[in-house]
Order: sequence, then C-alpha cells, then structure tokens
Amino acid sequence: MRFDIVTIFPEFFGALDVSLLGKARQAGVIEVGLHDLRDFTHDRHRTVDDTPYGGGAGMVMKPEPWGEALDSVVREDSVIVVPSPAGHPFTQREARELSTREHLVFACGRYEGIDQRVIDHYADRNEVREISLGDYVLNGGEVAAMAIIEAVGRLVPGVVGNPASLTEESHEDGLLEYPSYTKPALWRERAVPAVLLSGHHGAVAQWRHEQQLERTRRVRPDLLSPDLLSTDGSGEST
Ligand code: 6GU
Repeated sequence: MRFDIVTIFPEFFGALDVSLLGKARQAGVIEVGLHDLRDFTHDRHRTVDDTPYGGGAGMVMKPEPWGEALDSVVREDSVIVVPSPAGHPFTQREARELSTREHLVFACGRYEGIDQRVIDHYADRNEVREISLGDYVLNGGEVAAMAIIEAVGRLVPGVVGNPASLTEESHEDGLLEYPSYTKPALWRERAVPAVLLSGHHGAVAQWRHEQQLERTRRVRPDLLSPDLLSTDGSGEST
C-alpha cells in the first residue's frame, strides 16, 4: 500500500520513519511519498494562501498549487483523504476499509481550509473523503493525517507482527478494551484480579467481556445504544 502526503509541513511526518510503520516502510510493506505544496507554486514568495472571497477571518489555500500537486500524485485508483474538522467522524470501520485500498493521497490543509473547487474537481474523478478526528479544532490536517495513517497502516497485512493483537482491541468488536495486567501480581498493595491467575480460560474470557461491557457503559454509552444518539441531543431519531 502507498501513502502520498501533500503538505506545507513535510517535517511533521518524520515520525513515519520510526516504530512499526518505520519498519514496515523499510520492509517495503508500505510506501510513503512526501510532497511540499510550496514546490508547486511559481511566485517568488511560494504563496499557497489568499484572502477569502466574501470576506471573513483567516486565509484560504489557493487552488492552483493544489491542482498541480495532486495531479502529480493522484492515480485512477487513488482515494483522496482530506482531513478536516468539517468531515465525517473517523472510525475503526473506515480504517479497515481504507487498509484494503492500494493508494491513499492525503491533502493536508492549513488555515481556514482549501478552496472548495479543488475538492469538487477531484471528487469528479476519484473517491474523495473529508475525514474528521473528532469535535475539536487542530491548526491543520497534518496531525490528523498522521493519526489516520497510523490507524490504517497498522491494519495492512504484515505491518503488525501478531495479527491476533489486532482483533482483540478497542472498537474491533464495538466495545472498549478490557483492563490489562502483568507481573508483579501485587504492586503498591494492589492485587491483580484473582480470576486472571486462576488458569480458567472460560472464566477469564467471561470476566474480560463483563469488563468491556461495564467500561463501555460507563465511558461510552453511545457505543452501546447508537439509536439514542442524534445531532440535537434529544434522543429523537430521524
Ligand atoms: Cl481532520 N483537521 C483539523 N484541522 N482539525 C480537526 C480534525 C481534522 N479533526 C478534528 N479536528
């Protein structure tokens, strides 16, 4: 699988050289291309933004550098990911889906966003997904792209050594993960739950499932009853 990233801050992506994804790159399981948007400008100041039509605060990223940059990396089979607080919420389900694709292109916008015509133009030719990490605002798409690349990359076969560790984790079964313990059995007067030392695999599995349910009910009740979720918080479904 290949990731191409267009950004005005290629330095943000140095972390892709290390850890699991770094090893996967060295092994050739995943490929990463980094592209500086400013390399696709033609003025002395390498301008990538301008004031918004209609007025208002902030700057908008100009369409021409984006068009040249994306033309240089987008293929027929590319999915274009635009990290944006205005996108749909990113989930483990979407990470799984994206991990089956051959080529992801990340368009990392800064300021108040990218001229909408860029998104509309590429949406006529490719699958374009505007994706949000959650209901808060980051300064730009770079950190969000890193998070999405890590979530997707670790699901690509061969990136994570033990595939079983992928299925037994938060969100894969719609529940939060159960609490984990390792040695010593007693630490600062806190004992590991006795069932985990019992050797009864059935009892351990049952306890872990109960813990998952309890934790999810307490911290993320919306995961158990998504029907009760609505945009106005009224609990009324549409
Ligand atoms: Cl994907 N981008 C930005 N700029 N802010 C965000 C976000 C993305 N997700 C949550 N906040």
